[in-house]
Amino acid sequence: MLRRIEALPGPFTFEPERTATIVIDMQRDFLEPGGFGAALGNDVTRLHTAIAPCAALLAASRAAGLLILHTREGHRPDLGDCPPAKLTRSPPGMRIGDPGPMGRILVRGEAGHDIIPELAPLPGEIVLDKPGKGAFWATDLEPILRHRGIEALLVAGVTTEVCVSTTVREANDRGFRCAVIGDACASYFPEFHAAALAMIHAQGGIFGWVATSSAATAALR
Ligand code: C5J
Repeated sequence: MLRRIEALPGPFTFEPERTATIVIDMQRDFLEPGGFGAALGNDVTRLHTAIAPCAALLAASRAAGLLILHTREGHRPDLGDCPPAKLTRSPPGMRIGDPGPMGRILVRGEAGHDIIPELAPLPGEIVLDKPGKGAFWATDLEPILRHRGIEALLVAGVTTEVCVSTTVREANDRGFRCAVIGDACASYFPEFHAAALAMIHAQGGIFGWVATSSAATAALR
Protein backbone atom coordinates (compact mmCIF):
# COMPACT_ATOMS: atom_id res chain seq x y z
CA MET A 1 0.00 0.00 0.00
CA LEU A 2 1.28 3.43 -0.93
CA ARG A 3 2.00 5.59 2.14
CA ARG A 4 2.33 9.35 2.26
CA ILE A 5 4.44 11.53 4.57
CA GLU A 6 3.63 15.23 4.82
CA ALA A 7 6.95 16.80 3.89
CA LEU A 8 8.70 19.69 2.21
CA PRO A 9 8.53 20.63 -0.61
CA GLY A 10 5.46 18.33 -0.89
CA PRO A 11 4.19 14.90 0.11
CA PHE A 12 6.66 12.01 0.06
CA THR A 13 5.01 8.78 -1.07
CA PHE A 14 6.53 5.35 -0.52
CA GLU A 15 5.80 1.64 -0.50
CA PRO A 16 7.07 0.06 2.75
CA GLU A 17 8.45 -3.00 0.95
CA ARG A 18 10.55 -0.77 -1.31
CA THR A 19 11.71 1.60 1.44
CA ALA A 20 14.56 1.43 3.94
CA THR A 21 15.24 3.46 7.06
CA ILE A 22 18.89 4.37 7.46
CA VAL A 23 20.29 5.83 10.67
CA ILE A 24 23.63 7.52 10.12
CA ASP A 25 26.51 7.41 12.61
CA MET A 26 24.67 7.64 15.96
CA GLN A 27 27.96 6.57 17.55
CA ARG A 28 29.38 7.08 20.99
CA ASP A 29 32.41 8.88 19.47
CA PHE A 30 30.10 11.60 18.14
CA LEU A 31 27.48 11.78 20.90
CA GLU A 32 29.15 11.03 24.20
CA PRO A 33 31.51 13.22 26.20
CA GLY A 34 35.12 12.13 25.69
CA GLY A 35 34.69 10.95 22.11
CA PHE A 36 36.00 12.27 18.82
CA GLY A 37 33.31 14.96 18.50
CA ALA A 38 34.08 16.31 21.95
CA ALA A 39 37.86 16.09 21.32
CA LEU A 40 37.35 18.43 18.40
CA GLY A 41 35.81 20.96 20.79
CA ASN A 42 32.16 20.36 19.93
CA ASP A 43 29.23 20.51 22.34
CA VAL A 44 28.04 16.94 21.98
CA THR A 45 24.77 17.61 23.85
CA ARG A 46 23.57 19.38 20.70
CA LEU A 47 23.25 15.96 19.06
CA HIS A 48 21.10 14.52 21.83
CA THR A 49 17.88 16.05 20.47
CA ALA A 50 17.99 13.48 17.66
CA ILE A 51 18.00 10.41 19.93
CA ALA A 52 14.30 10.19 20.83
CA PRO A 53 13.10 10.98 17.26
CA CYS A 54 15.51 8.33 15.88
CA ALA A 55 14.18 5.81 18.39
CA ALA A 56 10.58 6.63 17.38
CA LEU A 57 11.44 6.37 13.68
CA LEU A 58 13.17 3.03 14.22
CA ALA A 59 10.26 1.63 16.23
CA ALA A 60 7.71 2.67 13.60
CA SER A 61 9.92 1.44 10.73
CA ARG A 62 10.39 -1.94 12.42
CA ALA A 63 6.66 -2.27 13.04
CA ALA A 64 5.93 -1.47 9.38
CA GLY A 65 8.51 -4.04 8.20
CA LEU A 66 10.94 -1.63 6.55
CA LEU A 67 14.51 -2.67 5.91
CA ILE A 68 16.64 -1.09 8.66
CA LEU A 69 20.25 -0.04 8.24
CA HIS A 70 22.65 1.63 10.64
CA THR A 71 25.98 3.15 9.65
CA ARG A 72 29.15 3.79 11.61
CA GLU A 73 31.96 6.05 10.48
CA GLY A 74 35.33 4.53 11.29
CA HIS A 75 38.48 2.92 10.09
CA ARG A 76 40.45 -0.30 10.08
CA PRO A 77 42.75 -0.65 13.10
CA ASP A 78 45.74 -0.31 10.74
CA LEU A 79 44.20 2.94 9.39
CA GLY A 80 44.93 1.70 5.88
CA ASP A 81 41.55 3.03 4.71
CA CYS A 82 41.99 6.47 6.24
CA PRO A 83 43.17 9.07 3.75
CA PRO A 84 46.24 10.95 5.06
CA ALA A 85 44.37 14.23 4.55
CA LYS A 86 41.63 13.06 6.96
CA LEU A 87 44.17 11.66 9.43
CA THR A 88 46.26 14.81 9.73
CA ARG A 89 43.35 17.26 9.84
CA SER A 90 42.97 17.08 13.63
CA PRO A 91 45.71 18.14 16.05
CA PRO A 92 48.12 15.39 17.22
CA GLY A 93 46.64 13.51 20.16
CA MET A 94 43.09 13.95 18.85
CA ARG A 95 43.54 12.22 15.54
CA ILE A 96 41.76 9.18 14.20
CA GLY A 97 43.52 6.17 15.70
CA ASP A 98 44.86 8.08 18.73
CA PRO A 99 43.96 6.68 22.15
CA GLY A 100 40.87 8.33 23.65
CA PRO A 101 38.71 7.67 26.71
CA MET A 102 36.57 5.23 24.68
CA GLY A 103 39.41 3.46 22.90
CA ARG A 104 41.17 4.51 19.72
CA ILE A 105 39.25 7.35 18.09
CA LEU A 106 37.00 6.28 15.19
CA VAL A 107 38.57 2.84 14.93
CA ARG A 108 36.36 -0.18 14.30
CA GLY A 109 35.94 -2.48 17.27
CA GLU A 110 36.63 0.26 19.84
CA ALA A 111 33.94 1.25 22.36
CA GLY A 112 33.61 4.78 20.96
CA HIS A 113 32.89 3.43 17.49
CA ASP A 114 29.77 1.64 18.73
CA ILE A 115 26.26 2.91 18.21
CA ILE A 116 24.84 4.51 21.37
CA PRO A 117 22.95 1.97 23.52
CA GLU A 118 19.62 3.83 23.12
CA LEU A 119 19.67 3.10 19.36
CA ALA A 120 21.39 -0.28 19.36
CA PRO A 121 20.67 -2.29 16.20
CA LEU A 122 18.43 -5.32 16.67
CA PRO A 123 19.65 -8.75 15.57
CA GLY A 124 19.29 -9.05 11.79
CA GLU A 125 19.53 -5.33 11.09
CA ILE A 126 22.29 -4.26 8.76
CA VAL A 127 25.24 -2.37 10.22
CA LEU A 128 27.49 -0.77 7.62
CA ASP A 129 30.97 0.44 8.46
CA LYS A 130 31.98 3.34 6.28
CA PRO A 131 35.36 5.04 6.03
CA GLY A 132 33.95 8.22 4.52
CA LYS A 133 31.23 10.74 5.14
CA GLY A 134 28.81 9.26 2.58
CA ALA A 135 27.34 5.82 3.24
CA PHE A 136 27.78 4.75 -0.41
CA TRP A 137 31.52 5.38 -0.66
CA ALA A 138 33.56 2.17 -0.15
CA THR A 139 30.60 0.20 1.29
CA ASP A 140 28.12 -2.44 0.11
CA LEU A 141 25.15 -0.12 0.53
CA GLU A 142 24.18 0.21 -3.12
CA PRO A 143 24.06 -3.53 -3.91
CA ILE A 144 22.26 -4.20 -0.62
CA LEU A 145 19.52 -1.73 -1.57
CA ARG A 146 19.31 -2.81 -5.22
CA HIS A 147 19.11 -6.53 -4.39
CA ARG A 148 16.14 -5.85 -2.14
CA GLY A 149 14.33 -3.61 -4.60
CA ILE A 150 14.64 -0.53 -2.38
CA GLU A 151 13.95 2.78 -4.13
CA ALA A 152 13.19 5.15 -1.24
CA LEU A 153 15.06 5.98 1.96
CA LEU A 154 14.03 7.54 5.26
CA VAL A 155 17.24 9.11 6.54
CA ALA A 156 18.16 10.12 10.10
CA GLY A 157 21.30 10.58 12.16
CA VAL A 158 24.29 12.86 12.53
CA THR A 159 25.55 15.21 11.52
CA THR A 160 22.98 16.82 9.27
CA GLU A 161 25.38 18.83 7.15
CA VAL A 162 28.17 16.24 6.95
CA CYS A 163 27.37 12.51 6.85
CA VAL A 164 23.59 12.82 6.46
CA SER A 165 23.85 15.37 3.65
CA THR A 166 26.67 13.52 1.89
CA THR A 167 24.71 10.26 2.00
CA VAL A 168 21.53 11.89 0.68
CA ARG A 169 23.43 13.53 -2.17
CA GLU A 170 25.04 10.20 -3.06
CA ALA A 171 21.66 8.43 -2.88
CA ASN A 172 19.93 11.04 -5.02
CA ASP A 173 22.55 10.72 -7.75
CA ARG A 174 22.01 6.96 -7.74
CA GLY A 175 18.25 7.36 -8.23
CA PHE A 176 17.04 6.75 -4.68
CA ARG A 177 14.37 9.12 -3.33
CA CYS A 178 15.20 10.35 0.18
CA ALA A 179 13.05 11.80 2.93
CA VAL A 180 15.30 13.29 5.58
CA ILE A 181 13.67 13.19 9.01
CA GLY A 182 14.75 16.59 10.23
CA ASP A 183 14.26 16.31 13.99
CA ALA A 184 15.92 12.86 13.90
CA CYS A 185 19.07 14.57 12.59
CA ALA A 186 21.30 17.01 14.44
CA SER A 187 24.48 19.02 14.19
CA TYR A 188 26.98 20.57 16.57
CA PHE A 189 26.03 23.80 14.74
CA PRO A 190 22.28 24.53 14.78
CA GLU A 191 22.64 26.99 11.90
CA PHE A 192 24.30 24.32 9.74
CA HIS A 193 21.50 21.87 10.60
CA ALA A 194 18.84 24.36 9.48
CA ALA A 195 20.73 25.32 6.33
CA ALA A 196 21.43 21.69 5.40
CA LEU A 197 17.74 20.79 5.66
CA ALA A 198 16.72 23.89 3.71
CA MET A 199 19.18 23.00 0.91
CA ILE A 200 17.67 19.54 0.52
CA HIS A 201 14.09 20.64 -0.10
CA ALA A 202 14.83 23.96 -1.87
CA GLN A 203 14.16 24.39 -5.57
CA GLY A 204 11.31 21.89 -5.61
CA GLY A 205 13.30 19.27 -3.67
CA ILE A 206 16.61 19.60 -5.45
CA PHE A 207 17.86 16.38 -3.91
CA GLY A 208 15.17 15.22 -1.50
CA TRP A 209 12.32 15.83 0.92
CA VAL A 210 12.35 16.90 4.58
CA ALA A 211 9.76 15.68 7.10
CA THR A 212 9.34 15.43 10.86
CA SER A 213 9.53 12.19 12.82
CA SER A 214 5.89 12.59 13.85
CA ALA A 215 4.83 12.86 10.19
CA ALA A 216 6.96 9.83 9.29
CA THR A 217 5.71 7.69 12.18
CA ALA A 218 2.09 8.65 11.40
CA ALA A 219 2.59 7.45 7.81
CA LEU A 220 4.16 4.20 9.00
CA ARG A 221 1.25 3.30 11.29
C1 C5J B 1 31.47 13.95 10.96
C2 C5J B 1 29.49 12.63 10.65
N1 C5J B 1 30.81 15.09 11.16
N2 C5J B 1 28.97 11.46 10.96
N3 C5J B 1 30.83 12.76 10.82
O1 C5J B 1 32.69 13.95 10.90
O2 C5J B 1 28.79 13.55 10.27
